[in-house]
Amino acid sequence: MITPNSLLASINSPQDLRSLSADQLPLLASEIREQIIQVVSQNGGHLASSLGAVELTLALHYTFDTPHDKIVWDVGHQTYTHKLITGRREAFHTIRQENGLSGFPKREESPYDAFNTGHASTSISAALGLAEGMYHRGERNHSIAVIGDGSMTGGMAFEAVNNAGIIDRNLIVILNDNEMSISPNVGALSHYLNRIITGQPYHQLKKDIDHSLSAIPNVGKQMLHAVVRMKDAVKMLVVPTTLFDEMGFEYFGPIPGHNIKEMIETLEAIKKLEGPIILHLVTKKGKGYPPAETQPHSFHSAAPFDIESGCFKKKNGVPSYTDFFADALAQLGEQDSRIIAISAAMPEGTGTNKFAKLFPGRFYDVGIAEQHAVTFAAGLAVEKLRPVVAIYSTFLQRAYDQIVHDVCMQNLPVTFCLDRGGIVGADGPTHHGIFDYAYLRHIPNMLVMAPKDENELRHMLYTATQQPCPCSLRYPRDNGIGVPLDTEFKPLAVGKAEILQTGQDVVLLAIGNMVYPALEAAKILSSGGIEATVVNARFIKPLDKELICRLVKEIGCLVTIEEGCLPGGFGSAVLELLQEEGISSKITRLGIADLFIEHGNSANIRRRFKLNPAGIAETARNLCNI
Ligand SMILES: Cc1ncc(C[n+]2csc(CCOP(=O)(O)OP(=O)(O)O)c2C)c(N)n1
Repeated sequence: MITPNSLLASINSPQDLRSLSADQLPLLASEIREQIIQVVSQNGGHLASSLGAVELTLALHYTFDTPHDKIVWDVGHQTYTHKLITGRREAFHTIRQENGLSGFPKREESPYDAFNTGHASTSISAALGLAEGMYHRGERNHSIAVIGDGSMTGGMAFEAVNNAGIIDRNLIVILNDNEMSISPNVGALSHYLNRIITGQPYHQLKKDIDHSLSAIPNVGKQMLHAVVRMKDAVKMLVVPTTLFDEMGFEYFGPIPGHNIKEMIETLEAIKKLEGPIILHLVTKKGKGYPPAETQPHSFHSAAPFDIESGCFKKKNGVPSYTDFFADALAQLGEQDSRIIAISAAMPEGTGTNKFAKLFPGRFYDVGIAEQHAVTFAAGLAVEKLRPVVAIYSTFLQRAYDQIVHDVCMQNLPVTFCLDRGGIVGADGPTHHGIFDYAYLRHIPNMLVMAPKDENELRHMLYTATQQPCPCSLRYPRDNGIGVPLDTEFKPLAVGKAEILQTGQDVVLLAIGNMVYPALEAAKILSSGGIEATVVNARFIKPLDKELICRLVKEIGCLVTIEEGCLPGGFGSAVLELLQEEGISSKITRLGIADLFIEHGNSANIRRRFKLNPAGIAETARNLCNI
């Protein structure tokens, strides 16, 4: 609760923050924590990361002249404090809700949001671009990237460090190191950072120097540089220089990321230096809320929860598609020792953690490195293994060229399991998985499928792992339908659709999670005297050419239904087929128009695009004109 007397109630912009004394900031931090916990317990959201970044956010806005100095937040999931102190306090309770604040930075929302984010590892590139852009325009403001140790494992972050080291602009990288990605961070870099954190002698020496430095009033640039050079000389004697120094950055830290005073002192000193700088902060994910501190991965992207107990509010009883995928993959792993599971920093989110527990030697969490995950899988496939790469639809976008060049061009049997396919709701445009049908179906050799329910998901996964070529299947961020599961895995006939009911007036040709809504729509139509044939397409590629052509010729009226983008998607594939076969018909394609969809309630978004039973029925009725 923000009371009128609280400090937070007086902060309408970072200017107000700067009018406080540094001694008041810890109290403000605790008020902010309380507010974040309160709102996220209702709305759900990225709690643990935001709680870990409260003090560093205050220190940055306190020290720098935002919005003229620009902060780019990697992923952007840690920005709740930033939102609260940049004029969005009153609207904060609407975060992630339809027409409310976005859960990520948005330039359209505030001048303090310097760059839109949502996907990981982009901040250093973007901040470097801003720094260089400001330089070209003759401005000398600071550009700051705030990046977590998890996001630092992404290839783009390395590419940006590589480039920044020679461009040599005033770029400050704040490395927010909590030793966690969503799960504990992985990889050699994470070990390296850990070694730096525990490298006490150098750390202490640097701290001593930094302290004496900040004790000197009005310390001039030359003096600072002299001290930095001295530090370097001392450092050479004590430990090897850091990787970042070698890459052309000036490395500072590690310093405690919950000590606002120490951060402000350090930032004040750093601000006066030139060239690329990296400040390494050590923080705790979930800081200040014990359930989030002890289970940071559960509170990474939290569902609504009870503050007192830390328990999540229950959803309905059917497990999620992810759970069904997890079970199926684990069972297949038992049957087929060639199966290898790969996750890009999301073992829990993708359900591959279940496989990992059973077959630790056949599971790889490669970090936030989707591109590497795909090419790594290609290498495994060359060696006759059966890699299953489980990545959210939206994050696999990043590995498009690897899918084309490394997997499909060599026709390697890699299975891609795309979770969070379709509308994802509160996370919004950076996270909706609506492009996959379109970005996969035009790649030669690739099979593209989507199951109508959890039972079919199991058979599809099995089918995919039996093919001699690359395969993809995508499923939604939803609970399963609740259908019975077959005990044995069955291979599906490749390129064969399934007729679920017949009717002479219209064909409803649906794919994936749109099949059950199409069946519901058929009931609505039937009650109005229109009889529909409902087809579960199963395959987007290859399409069931023979069946689709026959039905369209016989019935002459077709609605395609997909929870994906219309340009280049499933309906487009059907249109191409009919054009190639010289068949003309009355056709309407239902799907997502050529636009980015804001965050909101998934059911409402589906309704807006007529991807619900009533919308499908209305579309079919209009098309048939009966
Ligand atoms: C390209 C991409 N892959 C995966 C994700 C999912 N994701 C969101 S945050 C996150 C972990 C980030 O860890 P870190 O940068 O250390 O930040 P922290 O949450 O620990 O503060 C992951 C894997 C993403 N946003 N973008």
